[in-house]
Amino acid sequence: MYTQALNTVDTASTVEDAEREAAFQGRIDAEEKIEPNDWMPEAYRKTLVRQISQHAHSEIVGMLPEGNWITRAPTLKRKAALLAKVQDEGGHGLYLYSAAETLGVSREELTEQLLSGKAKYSSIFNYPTLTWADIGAIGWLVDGAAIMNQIPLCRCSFGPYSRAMIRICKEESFHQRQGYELLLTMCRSSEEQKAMVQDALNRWWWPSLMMFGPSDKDSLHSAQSMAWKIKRFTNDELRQKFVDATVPQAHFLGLTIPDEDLKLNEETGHWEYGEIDWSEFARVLKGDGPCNRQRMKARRKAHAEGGWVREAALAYAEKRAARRAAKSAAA
Ligand code: BYC
Repeated sequence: MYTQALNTVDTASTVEDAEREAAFQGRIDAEEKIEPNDWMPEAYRKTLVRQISQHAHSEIVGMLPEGNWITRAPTLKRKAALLAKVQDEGGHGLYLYSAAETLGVSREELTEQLLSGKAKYSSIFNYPTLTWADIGAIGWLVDGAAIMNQIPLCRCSFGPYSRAMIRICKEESFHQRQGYELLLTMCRSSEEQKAMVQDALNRWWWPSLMMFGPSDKDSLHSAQSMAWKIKRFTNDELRQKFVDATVPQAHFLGLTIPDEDLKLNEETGHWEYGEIDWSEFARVLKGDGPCNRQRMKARRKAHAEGGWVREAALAYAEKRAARRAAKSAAA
């Protein structure tokens, strides 16, 4: 009898849950934004925390390969642009951590996950920046790929993420243009500089294609994320859009895409590209890319060195709260 009563409760709550989930999906299908205080399935919340925090970590770790060149920028103009770009990326990380916090996780928790190596960040930032042309290649290809992936995220069903993405995309679009302009200048300067740009393209092309994630047949989360309108396009759809937009830009620079299988399909109008080395992608994700250890070491060092700032901010906040409490007790 006891079991029977429990089963009745279970069935009732299952029916209630199913109704709530159906109503939730109805709101998504009607293109309504979901806000932090609205009811949402736990799996939707977890997916967003996973994606937004990985995105935030990518922006923060993404400051490292470019930050490496701030002191070596060739002119004051280039240095100012690079400084602004790296600062923008720090800002993007902060908006994104704030968006994740609206889902009930703290920034400290997320930072801890990054520093302990538990959380992922984009594979692309585990590659080294060997020459000044790499800075242009990051702007052109990495920010270019980021824009392709992130413009549709401005229409993501979760309000805080979609709003953060609008500003981020505006800034990324400036980053992409400054990268392309930098490379155009180098390509028009001398054969030696053009060769440096070609070498950067050779090294960054395939890792940039990997930024879009595993192919659709291997993507774990795409189908559900598309149904929830977190993602609007699959990984392969976005990768194809990126290739189609970028190949003519490479040709305009007089460069060769390092892919012997690349060819224009006259019927579809799409550029067909060769097989991505997914074993390299898996290695980088596992922590065994060219710079994974170096990046984590740099982040841990920066976090430790910033400890005094967190302590000072906390001490100030506690002092202010105590002063306020004393004031209201006296009133
Ligand atoms: N690197 O089922 P899937 C930027 C993971 S731009 C590392 O397809 P999902 C910037 C994926 O997380 C870069 N991990 O997943 C630009 C999942 O692992 P878990 C950041 C990757 O989420 C310029 C597993 O593989 N942009 O910040 O549906 C300068 C299976 O994948 C990668 C974003 O984060 C990768 N490349 O789709 C400075 C954009 N690809 O969680 C900074 C938002 C896949 O199951 N994110 N994985 O352990 C997204 O759009 C999606 O999360 C992804 C992956 C397209 C990346």
